[in-house]
Amino acid sequence: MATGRISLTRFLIERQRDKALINADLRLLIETVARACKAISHAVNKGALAGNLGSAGTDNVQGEVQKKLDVLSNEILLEANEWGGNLAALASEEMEDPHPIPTHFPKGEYLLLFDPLDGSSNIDVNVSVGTIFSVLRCPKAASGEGYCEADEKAFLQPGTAQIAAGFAVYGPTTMLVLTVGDGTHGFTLDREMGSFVLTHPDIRIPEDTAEFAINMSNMRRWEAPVKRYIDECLAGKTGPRGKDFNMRWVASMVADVYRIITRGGIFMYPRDDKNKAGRLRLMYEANPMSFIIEQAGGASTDGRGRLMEVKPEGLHQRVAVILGSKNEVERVTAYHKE
Ligand code: AFP
Repeated sequence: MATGRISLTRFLIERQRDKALINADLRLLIETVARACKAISHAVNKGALAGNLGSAGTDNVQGEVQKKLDVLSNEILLEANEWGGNLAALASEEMEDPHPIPTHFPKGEYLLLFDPLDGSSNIDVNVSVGTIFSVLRCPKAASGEGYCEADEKAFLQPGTAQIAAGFAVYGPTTMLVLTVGDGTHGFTLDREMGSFVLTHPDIRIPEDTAEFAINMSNMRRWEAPVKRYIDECLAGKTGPRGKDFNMRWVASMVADVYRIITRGGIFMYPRDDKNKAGRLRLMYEANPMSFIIEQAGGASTDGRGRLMEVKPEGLHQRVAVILGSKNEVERVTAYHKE
């Protein structure tokens, strides 16, 4: 066995013991989510061999067709997390209402939100998908009891209230990217050992970039500031930016964000004529990804202000998302202000 490797467990214990950044309950919660991600990674990897591809024949709360792996990933995360005694409730992009902790299990102070399988329309074509999660503290009940009434209202906290966030990407390797508020760190799944190993400590996103990610087929529907920004990128060396830009769009946010934290870039899913509020979900995608991006030195806005300061009005609220390399995100935000 290789020595000197820092496992996810050791990383978390050091955050708990040396930095007092997390407590034992939060450590258990993150380790449980990571274990569930290993199970999902395995199911994704098996694909057709386990009969896992294709549609489940149901729609989710967003009116989107659910894949079999959407349903399975959701079940894996629910089952893994409901008995640990550290959660007050869970919320999933795939379920209309918060999922309460069954009465025969103890409850705790945390709220877990997740998108069990982001990018799931890419499953059947064998392109990377992933799991995104966010952890909030449940506001204490007015009665002062040990845990709060974890209804939908308890979840409606801005991104700045997150105490941990992360995502797994099931690609050529399975990676877990995590923040507990002291930087963004990447772990690679060692399948033989069955553990996540710290391979990308203190990830930093370059402040400048010449790469953008956006679904160009929506161009005719964009607002003027976004159109201006992309037009200037497309104009290349002879345009106002004086340099050529490259474009990437995986259509799995986890894969696009992973690329951006690795080599820089800007990711945009702006509001448009069709998606008037935006397309991505504030609580399951925008907030956790914004926390991860900011902790890696990047920036994240909805075009008008910092995404993590948006006051949520609903569990499944959609927002515009612009995130990645700081200087480019600031440029797009400035265009919105002009
Ligand atoms: P699915 O999970 O339904 O595949 O959606 C993925 C996603 O929420 C996000 O991961 C992508 O960035 C975005 O949608 C892709 O949207 P378009 O299909 O409109 O490009």
